[in-house]
Amino acid sequence: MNTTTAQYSPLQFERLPADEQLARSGAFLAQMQTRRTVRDFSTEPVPFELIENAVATAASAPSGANQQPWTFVVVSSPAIKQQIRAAAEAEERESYAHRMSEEWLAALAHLGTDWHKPHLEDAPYLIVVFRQAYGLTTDPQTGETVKIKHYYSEESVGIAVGMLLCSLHLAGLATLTHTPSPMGFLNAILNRPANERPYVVIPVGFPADDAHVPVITKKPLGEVLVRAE
Ligand code: IYR
Repeated sequence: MNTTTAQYSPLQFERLPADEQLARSGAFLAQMQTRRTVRDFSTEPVPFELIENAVATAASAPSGANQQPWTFVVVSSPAIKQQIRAAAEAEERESYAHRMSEEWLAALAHLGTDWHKPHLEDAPYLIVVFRQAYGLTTDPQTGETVKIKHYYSEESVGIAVGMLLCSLHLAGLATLTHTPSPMGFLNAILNRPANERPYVVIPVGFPADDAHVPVITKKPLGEVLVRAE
C-alpha cells in the first residue's frame, strides 16, 4: 500500500564555482578552529538578536521525520539564573564528591573543572535546550491529549545544538556546553512539561577579560578521517 502524502517543490540550489567552494569551506574551517569552550564569562550584555539568530539557525536543522523535537529556553533573568546556578551547583557538588567514578574524575582532571559554576550567573544568557522525547497533540474528535512518537530525537537535537554553537561562535560570542547531572531541576525552574527533557545548558556571552582555557589539542585529521576507496 502506498501511503505517501509527500508534496514536492523544485530545490533552490546555488551551484558555486569550485574556487568559491574551497574558499568558503576553508574560511569556515579557520573560523571554527578558533572556537574554545569558555568557563570565565563577562557580565557584559549581548544583543538579543544574536541569540535569536542562533536559535533560528538551530531550528533550521534537519530532524527525524522533520519533527523538530526541540525547545530553546532563553534565560536572562538574574533571579532565574541564580536559581539554576544554585540547583546545578548542588547537583555538581554531590557528583564531584560521590557520584562520579575515579576513572571519570581522572579523565576530566586536565580540564580543571569542579562544582563551582559562576558562569551560570555571569553569562548574560543561558540557552537551556530541551529534547522533546515525544510530542503532544489534542485529538480533534475526543479533545484528549495524545502522545506522538518522536524519531531520532537525540540525534536531531545534537545536530541542532552543533549549529547553534557555530552561529554563536561566528557572531563573536563565547559558549559552554554544560550538562549538570541530573538535570531534572530545569523542568521545575523553567516550568517545562514532562515530554521535554533537559539536553544541555549553554551559557552565552563575552569571555571575561582574564578568561583562561585549558591547553588541549584536537586529534590530527589523519586519525579521524578514514577514506574507504
Ligand atoms: N558536568 C560536570 C562534569 C564534567 C563532565 C564532562 I564529560 C566534561 O567534559 C566537563 C565537566 C561539570 O560541568 O563540571
